[in-house]
Amino acid sequence: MESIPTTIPKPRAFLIGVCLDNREYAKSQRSIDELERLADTAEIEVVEKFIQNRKVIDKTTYVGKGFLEDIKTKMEMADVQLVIFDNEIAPTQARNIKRDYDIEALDRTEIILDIFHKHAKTKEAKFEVRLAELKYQLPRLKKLWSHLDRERGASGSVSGASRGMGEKQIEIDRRIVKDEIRFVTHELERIMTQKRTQRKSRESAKKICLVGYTNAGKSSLFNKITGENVLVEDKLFATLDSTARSLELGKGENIIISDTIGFISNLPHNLIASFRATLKDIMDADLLLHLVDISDDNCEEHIKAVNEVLKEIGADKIPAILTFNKIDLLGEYRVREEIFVDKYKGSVFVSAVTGENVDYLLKSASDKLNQTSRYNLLFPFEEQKSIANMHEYAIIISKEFTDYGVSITAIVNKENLYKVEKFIIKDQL
Ligand SMILES: Nc1nc2c(ncn2[C@@H]2O[C@H](COP(=O)(O)OP(=O)(O)OP(=O)(O)O)[C@@H](O)[C@H]2O)c(=O)[nH]1
Ligand SMILES: [Mg+2]
Repeated sequence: MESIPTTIPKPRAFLIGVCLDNREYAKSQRSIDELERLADTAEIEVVEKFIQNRKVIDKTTYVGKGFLEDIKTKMEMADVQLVIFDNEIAPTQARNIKRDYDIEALDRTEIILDIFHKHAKTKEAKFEVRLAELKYQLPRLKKLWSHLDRERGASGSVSGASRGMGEKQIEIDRRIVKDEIRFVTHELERIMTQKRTQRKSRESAKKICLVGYTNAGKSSLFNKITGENVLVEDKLFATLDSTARSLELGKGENIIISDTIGFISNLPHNLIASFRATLKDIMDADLLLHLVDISDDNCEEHIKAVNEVLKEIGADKIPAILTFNKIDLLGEYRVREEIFVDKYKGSVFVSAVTGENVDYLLKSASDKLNQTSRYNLLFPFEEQKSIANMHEYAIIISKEFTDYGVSITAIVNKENLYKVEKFIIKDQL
């Protein structure tokens, strides 16, 4: 069947990856393939992919002169309007490439931001995306204005007083961006406070949070478990809004489960930090289900990338069940499953689509939740020794010195609870 022609033609692009170490060539290849999926999700047509081997990054134009000249010719021949770098290029480099070769250069982060922008639906997600965009823009403002200085410099008519117009403009812009960051942050705080009040009644319930690489099947599993109907798509970053539902797990045991935004390799961490609702869902969780698409050949790299982000945001200590999803795609012999059973002890294998093993996953989650509990504790200052001892039997999620003592959030095993019982404080929320 012929597809209906769309009125707006998609922009056509070349993708460029740079490989600095030949032993890492396969990795560059996988990364650029992922960029192709990102570009596809962002409605950009990828015409060709190039990986350039280099020893070092060119400070002025990221890649070399000869390569860019060649790319420019190819772009003209193939009617290509832009190039997308798989690596994060500096604003000055993008500007130089435009100036010297008339090539429009974007990078991976800009494509991800574009997808975020298109996929954000709720007010909260829109604010979060805006915050991510502003944080990305802030160090890049120079790109917009330093031409002012250059043009004035070139005309030779610069008086001492007017020199640095671009610099002044950058300062003004920076202030505008910073003001907007403050405004958006404030709005997000407000929304989150509202949500917190709404959720107050649920505070005592234990929380499970689905985390994982984008497209791992988090929303599919969430739907399967809760009977919900959140958006599932074979696209990257289908989910930008956290969704939480309460659920009965086991005998009358109510828990809250939430679906969150996916992670991806090479995502600047401050972008993830903009997704505060997601971060809060993760940081508040008693248990993470770390979902992995076992049918993806790069799934072990995905596990590492997700673990890195969890570490970066300080959530690596929260108990987690590594959950391999999409086992229905493994074929008859499930070789990979057999290998991973041994390699990743305690992991669970499910299919969110057929529902295979999902009950077992829920049982494992329930068991794990029952072994531990999360507590807010307040230790008097003279109890330093008790705090030090905690490392032997508890997972300390956060620790803060307050006027009243040392405030600690920790996950404690049931059998060790008596050791900290007297320090437990009620949740103030
Ligand atoms: N065959 C098969 N496909 C699955 C399974 N789980 C999810 N999928 C498919 O994988 C794709 C991504 O699923 P989602 O549930 O949207 O994945 P996600 O992790 O929420 O993705 P993002 O929100 O983009 O991070 C969809 O096309 C799903 O139909 C599974 O168990 N088996
Ligand atoms: Mg999703």
